[in-house]
Amino acid sequence: MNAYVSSVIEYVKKKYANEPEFCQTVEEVLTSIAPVVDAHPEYQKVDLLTRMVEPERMFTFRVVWCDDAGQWHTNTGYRCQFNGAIGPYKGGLRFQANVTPSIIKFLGFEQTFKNSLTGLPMGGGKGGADFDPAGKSDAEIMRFCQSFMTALYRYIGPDVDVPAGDMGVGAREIGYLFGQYRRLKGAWENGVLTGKGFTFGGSLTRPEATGYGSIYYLQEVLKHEGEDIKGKTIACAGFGNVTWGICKKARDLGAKVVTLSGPDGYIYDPDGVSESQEKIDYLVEMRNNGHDRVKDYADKFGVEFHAGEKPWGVKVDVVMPSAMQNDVHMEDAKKIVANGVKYYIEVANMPTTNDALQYLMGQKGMIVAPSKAVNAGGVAVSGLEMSQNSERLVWSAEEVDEKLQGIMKNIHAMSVAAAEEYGLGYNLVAGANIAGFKKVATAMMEQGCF
Ligand code: 2IT
Repeated sequence: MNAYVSSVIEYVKKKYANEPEFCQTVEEVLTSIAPVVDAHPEYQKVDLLTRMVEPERMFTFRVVWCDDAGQWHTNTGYRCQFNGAIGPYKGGLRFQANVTPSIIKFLGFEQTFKNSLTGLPMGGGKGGADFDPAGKSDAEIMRFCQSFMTALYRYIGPDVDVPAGDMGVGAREIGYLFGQYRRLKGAWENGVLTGKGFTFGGSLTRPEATGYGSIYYLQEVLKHEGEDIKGKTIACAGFGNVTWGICKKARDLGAKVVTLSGPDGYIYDPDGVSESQEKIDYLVEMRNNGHDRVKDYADKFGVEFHAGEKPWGVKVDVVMPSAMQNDVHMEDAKKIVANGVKYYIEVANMPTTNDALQYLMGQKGMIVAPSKAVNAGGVAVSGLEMSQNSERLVWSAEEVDEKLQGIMKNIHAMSVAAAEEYGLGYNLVAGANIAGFKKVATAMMEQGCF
């Protein structure tokens, strides 16, 4: 591999040895884009890669809040404004007990290339807090969000940095965050957050967008292989907003989602979670009841529950890891291969360990699609929400959905073209990294050295 690329990967691994997720994504992305660096010696001259792996700005802040019993708590809030070369920083907020600087940084780095792929003018950012929303009352969530925004509001804005939701942050949290921002600013700047409620500037189809977009992307892959989505069985993970969107679109197109997972294990529903509206609606109920367990689904619908296991040993046509980072390890990848799965479509951010990803990509006949392309529909519709907010208008669900489909098709086509340009064949992982990288790199070069 290009010596400059290797040296930057080694530099990051050494400097950030205590940030394993960040090192993992840097290695994955930089390895993919090595041929582009070979072709552009001017990048090394300005040391573009070291600049790219350093966030423009990253900060922590104190978030103090009071629980319903009158006890006070202190959490750490984060915002990483990773790269603003192609637009205002854009990316979600994650509220989860295990949030660390490494997790926020890896997500911000990924987001930079993902946002570039959407073709919309959005830079990369990410944030969150090590706050565990499980079991918190509505009033506790509200107080936490208000305190979080009180610390963050002066560093964001519709033309500066536009947060959204991620794990633990949904429409409810975005509502409370926006309410506090509005109160503090004394102005109607609803372009400051996306994923808002529909009564105050939220885009129709945003809740479904990540799931729908991933199925649209899958359709492009299947089209490339001369296959139809109708009748396909899909293994999903998680049971949150993204998986819910996948189930809805899979049902509309005649495919069947047969697994869900949670921290407690996985369920197998051979008739399909996507079989009925009642089942799909139940995902929302399970997410809202705060138990954070998928066994409830098995109890309600009388299907198999496998305690403490992941769904990767189930024989299906398509595997879509849609829960969280590093969910699929080498031993899972081996099961997927043994089952003869042809389509491995990542949905969650970095759901596969690097060794498992390399192993899967090395299997003859297997098609691997990377999350930064597959899940980009979510942030793409966030970009469309920003456009609607700045123009003070509202697009219909059909209009947004049509634009989303166009964006997903384009991401697939751009990835195919980028991989072909470097003689890599139908390599969607390398293609997405290269296409995403090229635009950001060009913008950085043209804006000069800073
Ligand atoms: O990972 C992601 O792309 C998100 N959590 C959505 C980000 C956004 O700004 O909509």
